[in-house]
Amino acid sequence: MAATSAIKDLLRTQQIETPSWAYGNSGTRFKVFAQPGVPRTVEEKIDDAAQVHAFTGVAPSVALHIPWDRVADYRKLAEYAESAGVRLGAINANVFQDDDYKLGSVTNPDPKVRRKALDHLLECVDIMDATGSRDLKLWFADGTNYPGQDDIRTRQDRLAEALAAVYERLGEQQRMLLEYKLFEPAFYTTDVPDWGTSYAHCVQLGDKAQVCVDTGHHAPGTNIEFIVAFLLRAGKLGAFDFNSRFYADDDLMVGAADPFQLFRIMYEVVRGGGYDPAAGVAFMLDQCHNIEAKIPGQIRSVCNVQEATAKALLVDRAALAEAQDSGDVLAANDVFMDAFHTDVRPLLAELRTELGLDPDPVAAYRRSGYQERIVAERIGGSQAGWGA
Ligand code: PSV
Ligand code: MN
Repeated sequence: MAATSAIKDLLRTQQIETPSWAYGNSGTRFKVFAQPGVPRTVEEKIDDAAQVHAFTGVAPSVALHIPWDRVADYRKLAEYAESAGVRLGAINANVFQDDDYKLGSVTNPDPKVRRKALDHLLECVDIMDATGSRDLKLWFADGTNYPGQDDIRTRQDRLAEALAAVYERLGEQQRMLLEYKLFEPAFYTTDVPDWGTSYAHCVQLGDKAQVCVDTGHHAPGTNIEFIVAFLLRAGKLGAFDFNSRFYADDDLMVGAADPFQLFRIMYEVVRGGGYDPAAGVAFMLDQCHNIEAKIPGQIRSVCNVQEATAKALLVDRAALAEAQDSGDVLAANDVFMDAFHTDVRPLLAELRTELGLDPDPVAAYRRSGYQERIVAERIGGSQAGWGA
């Protein structure tokens, strides 16, 4: 097994990005339960993200969603984030909440709507120039509900055309991350339904186009770690949107539904070289806290990713290779499971203490008084929410 000090050194380098929308109100199409103290402005979302970083030490950036986080001056916003102790991360484009997008955005049959969607994507790259963000995250709600509704192949052509235009606009250090999702809101066809579709478009576009794996966007039973291994081997894994699911796109706290799956994914990341910062894999959360408190929900999620990573780093790779090469199925599985069953909480507590942090970030946040303060201070105004 790798030495504990080596594992701690590797864990020190980890960075997990939190999403601005995790701090706002959210819910389902049945009900949004508002919570007291929720941010009213993007600056307040940044303040909350800074808390997550302050207590975990590994969440130094916050992703924005445009137009949810639209401001007049993005350079000033980046300065604000820096003074709060975090930086602005990926810019998430939003071409799914306008009436014009009923039949799709970049794949809409109407060229005027396609142009409008493309202009938004290009605007997001302008924003990246101002914020210094590296990544543009693209997720399209585009698709159809009924057989025959639109031409599946033509929609792929429209998609390819829009992606190429955005790719052209990217700066040297900028990337686009193409996220896929099996279904919802479209139910019959989705224009980017799976990793293969995303991969094929990214290969055609070039090095700056990479696949984003949202862990909640697969059919039940899909072997996500296989996808991760494949994409890393092909040099096309750009990012994760971490969350967890029982049924569909549940957006629950990562590692809550299936910590074993998260471990298996993180093992493939480590095995495939994706943990090396030079590989450029972005570890982002994409979650909503509908019924639980938001800031500790994010802290817990960050810690869950850390735990799975520590276990993945603990896998005795030499012993595993030996067992695999000699065809010893049970021994290989034992090596793997041994790491998963190891309680890494003491190691993480030690690491945090060494970093000058409290060993229990959720408890420390609860004791800090921040939650009571925002509940008392954030009165009036209109609370931020998913979709607002
Ligand atoms: C779509 O379901 C998605 O995963 C995309 O990443 C969106 O931008 C995000 O959720 C918004 O919550
Ligand atoms: Mn996502």
